[in-house]
Amino acid sequence: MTRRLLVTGGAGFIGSAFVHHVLAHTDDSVTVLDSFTYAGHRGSLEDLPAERCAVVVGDVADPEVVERLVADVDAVVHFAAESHNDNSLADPSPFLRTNLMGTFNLLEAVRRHGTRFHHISTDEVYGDLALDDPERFTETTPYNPSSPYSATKAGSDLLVRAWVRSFGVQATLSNCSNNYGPRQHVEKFIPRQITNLLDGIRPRLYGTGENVRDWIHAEDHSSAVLRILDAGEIGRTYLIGADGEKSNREVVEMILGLMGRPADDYDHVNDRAGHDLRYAIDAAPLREELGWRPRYRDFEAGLAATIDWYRENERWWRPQKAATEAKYQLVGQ
Ligand code: NAD
Ligand code: TDX
Repeated sequence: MTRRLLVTGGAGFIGSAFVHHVLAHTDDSVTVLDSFTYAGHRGSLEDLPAERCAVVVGDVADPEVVERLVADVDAVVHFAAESHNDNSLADPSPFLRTNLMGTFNLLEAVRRHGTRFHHISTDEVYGDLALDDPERFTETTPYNPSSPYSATKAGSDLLVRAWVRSFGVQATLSNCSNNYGPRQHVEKFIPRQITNLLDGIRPRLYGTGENVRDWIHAEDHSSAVLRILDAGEIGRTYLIGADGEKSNREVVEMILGLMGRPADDYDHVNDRAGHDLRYAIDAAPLREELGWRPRYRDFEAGLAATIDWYRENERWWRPQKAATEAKYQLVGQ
């Protein structure tokens, strides 16, 4: 049976990866709802079949557009968010509006229409781990967010859980680790360093560079979300990760190596306020209960392909680059 999906934030990095994935691997049709903030990109949805993919420019914080679109679909996959920690430190207010009010509007609409809902969230809701902690995050780890971004994502998760419990909304949640791959905004760590190097600028590590992130390819995140949408248990939270822990320094050294530069050709810059030390995901339930497996198991190969994508798609990222670097310059990063 084919479905009509509403994908919020489908012009962003992971939302667009999911739209491409759904169109390639199912017969479902997709309506993207995206307000095209600085992070939304028309070019990320180029060359998709128009009869199966419609794009609506609109705001998840606008209850009218949300109601109209939810009334017409079988399921909603909610990616739309303000997503960058550094921006949330400079100005938290859009994060409250989009991440909290937007999720609230969608929940009220799916509640009215009895529509299946999948909420996309992050491992950052759990706070951070010590570098030597043998534990990893699981679905029962207590919430302990550090930044305005992660606090609003945690709040949005709790709204979803309350709407399941109190109103019987048919929702699942997923909390994923750090994504990489093509079409990621140049404000984020990996694309920033790649495009800096293409511009002849040395990579910039916040603080000591010992902070650890658990990397997963956006294509693997997408296949996990589709699997949860198809087979996930209502009310459940699934953690998505691919055992990709690396320190930021290791990632920068790998990028430098792949781009033909000496491994120590980087600078340390001001640390992020409240900088989480380490994230790590235990995705055993997703693998064991839903049979999901990541395809991109070789991080260095995935990184090399990502570098090639940025080399070949300067037209996509160039318009964002100068303004992004100007913002970082203001805070010594
Ligand atoms: P992104 O910033 O690249 O894209 C966000 C998209 O949402 C953009 O297209 C933007 O225009 C749209 N948007 C923002 N505000 C909106 C609004 N009010 N109404 C409609 N659309 C709006 O983000 P991303 O990295 O693709 O993240 C997508 C989702 O995945 C987010 O919910 C994020 O919390 C979650 N997540 C991201 C990561 C990661 O590593 N990037 C990891 C785990 C979870
Ligand atoms: O120039 C940089 N130098 C640097 O050392 C930048 C931009 C980042 N960093 C560090 C900060 C983090 O330790 O790299 C790490 C990754 O930074 P980001 O790309 O900003 O990601 P992070 O803060 O870990 O959050 C990401 O993963 C979880 C996404 O942006 C979130 O949306 C997601 O929820």
